[in-house]
Amino acid sequence: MPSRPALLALAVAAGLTLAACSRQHAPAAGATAGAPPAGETADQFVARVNDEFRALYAELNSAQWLSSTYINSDSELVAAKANERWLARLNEWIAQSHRYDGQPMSPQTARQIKLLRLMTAMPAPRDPKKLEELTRIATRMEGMYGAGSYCTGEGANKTCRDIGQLSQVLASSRDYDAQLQAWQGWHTISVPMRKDYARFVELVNEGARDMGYADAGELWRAGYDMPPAQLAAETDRLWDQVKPLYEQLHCYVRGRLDARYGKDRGEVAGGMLPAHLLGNLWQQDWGNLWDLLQPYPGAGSLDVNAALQAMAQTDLARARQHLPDPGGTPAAREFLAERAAALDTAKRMTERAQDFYVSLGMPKLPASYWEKSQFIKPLDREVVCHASAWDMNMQGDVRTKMCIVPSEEELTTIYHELGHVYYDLAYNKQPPLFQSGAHDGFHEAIGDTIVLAMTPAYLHSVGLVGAQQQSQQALINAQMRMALAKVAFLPFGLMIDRWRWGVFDGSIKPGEYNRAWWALKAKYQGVAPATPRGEEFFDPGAKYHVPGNTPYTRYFLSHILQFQFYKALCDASGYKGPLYECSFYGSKPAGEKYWAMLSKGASQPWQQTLQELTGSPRMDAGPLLEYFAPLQAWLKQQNAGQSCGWDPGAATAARGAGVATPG
Ligand code: X8Z
Ligand code: ZN
Repeated sequence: MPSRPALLALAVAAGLTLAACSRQHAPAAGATAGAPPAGETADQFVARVNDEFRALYAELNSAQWLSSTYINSDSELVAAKANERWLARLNEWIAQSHRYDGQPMSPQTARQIKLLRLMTAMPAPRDPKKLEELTRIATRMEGMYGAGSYCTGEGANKTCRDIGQLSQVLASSRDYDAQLQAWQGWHTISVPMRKDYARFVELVNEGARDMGYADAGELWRAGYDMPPAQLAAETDRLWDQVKPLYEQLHCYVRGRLDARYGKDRGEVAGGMLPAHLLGNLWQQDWGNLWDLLQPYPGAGSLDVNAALQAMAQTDLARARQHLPDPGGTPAAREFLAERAAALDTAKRMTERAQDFYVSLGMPKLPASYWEKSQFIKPLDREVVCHASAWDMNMQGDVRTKMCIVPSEEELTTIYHELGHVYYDLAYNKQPPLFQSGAHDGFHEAIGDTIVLAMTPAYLHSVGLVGAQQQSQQALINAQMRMALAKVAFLPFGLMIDRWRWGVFDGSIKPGEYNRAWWALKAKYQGVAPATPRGEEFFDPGAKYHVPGNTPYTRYFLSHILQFQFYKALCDASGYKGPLYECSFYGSKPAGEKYWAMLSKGASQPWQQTLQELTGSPRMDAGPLLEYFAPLQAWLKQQNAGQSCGWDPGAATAARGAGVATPG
């Protein structure tokens, strides 16, 4: 988790931080805060908190790292305890900070106090028993998610599939029933979380009220240098800007699914898209449906998956020849070769991502990154495979934790994670309380901005796709490839926290968790399950960020901001052509501008940081729409004569279980 201090890192796991999926810092354990020194000024107070924070941070992160890369009851206990100490200390600092309310102090001190109070996404009750209960539940939920698997058969015939295997079915099978089974299977893992989640909500709401917020959702919305209600309105405004584009994409995809599966199976009542047919467990990225959705097969070659798989085969052939120990059975030797090759491939993919950042003038990642990161899924234990980036100690021990396989989706996730890591490295010189993103959406947008610069020409230049032809058809293919990741994501990025904001403010009750979830999926995404999903399920828990308590609005904002960043960096590089063809790979001026922004961390309001990079202090979907203008025009033509849009009430009404749409 890149933003905020380390504690936050853990926050990721346990919702400590408001920061990104990057881990942040935590204070030194063991030390008891005790009474603050008499006569301590506000400046002295902030300096002391920064010191204590830095010290605690490393311990918290180590505990969290262990519990995410070695899931068992012991690591869970240690992580929960470390988190408990951290949150207790945070509560003490926050209480102490109120001594300075209304007192004169420097603007920098005032800002650090403000950030201190917003630091955690998991506000803890003051009651130590409840705090203990909260951290236990948080750690347990994340462990359940990490260890989640779906088993079928009995006895010797029992087979279990983890998230990677189930995702693979959705990514590559086009068999309706196989996809449905994989999708439903993954959604069994969250059923046991429901009770824990309801209690978790009660506990964090109590913590938020102790801090003066109406509920935990309001605390989350308070972290944007504007009143919480204004942030909510900003997300509505941005969604309104991009919704017409999403609706066109939705319409096109529905037509293609109908063509493949027939109208009765290709869509669900009301013209919605079936949740299990979009190539992704949560319907947040439709890129895996390239085989069905590619506008002009053969126009421009964008098959990055094929190149990565070829790279994996080459690594395997090499590993078979260079095994250090020639002994063992052939099966054992093959096993070792496969493991060595998988690690090689994962590291080579990561080096490819690092190369982009280095081309901008940023430093190479430290040796410790390569030694301590988790690149591939270990076979001897459970781990949380959901990708994350960690700043372990605020002084260079940065890591990523992934279960990399050779696919385009994973490659872009690596670029994303390195964005977090470079942000961490750039702002490590700031005081700990400023070591986070300008806001959390900035943290999420850093690496994705680089992904936008992975144009077909860039991919060709690094050998990931073949020579590119220049044609209108190739352009539409390239745009579609990007839209299936970026445009498809937008309503998903919004709906998750629409659900959580409602859960936290009590407008969604535990008895209607699932109903409200699907009502929001219908409203924003136009997606519906193919079979009824009643309250016997807890489908929100099947998405990492819910049991992991990572706020999600950051990703929606990031998907808008990254196009603003991209345009600004293209300008800085001197690029003059159409936005969608720009790559600033190798541009030192773009790199300098980016690094200057990263180095600021959270030391000033994000509006100022955005202004310095882009010339405007406002988040705006203009650059996104400019980027996708050719595709939007093409989609309109394709969809002409169709009746686009969907009826969000239809699916539930069809089952006689109508429900008001929340949000
Ligand atoms: O969680 C992530 C990153 C880590 S911050 C892998 N993302 C969101 C998700 O997977 O749901 C990146 C895109 C959205
Ligand atoms: Zn991220």
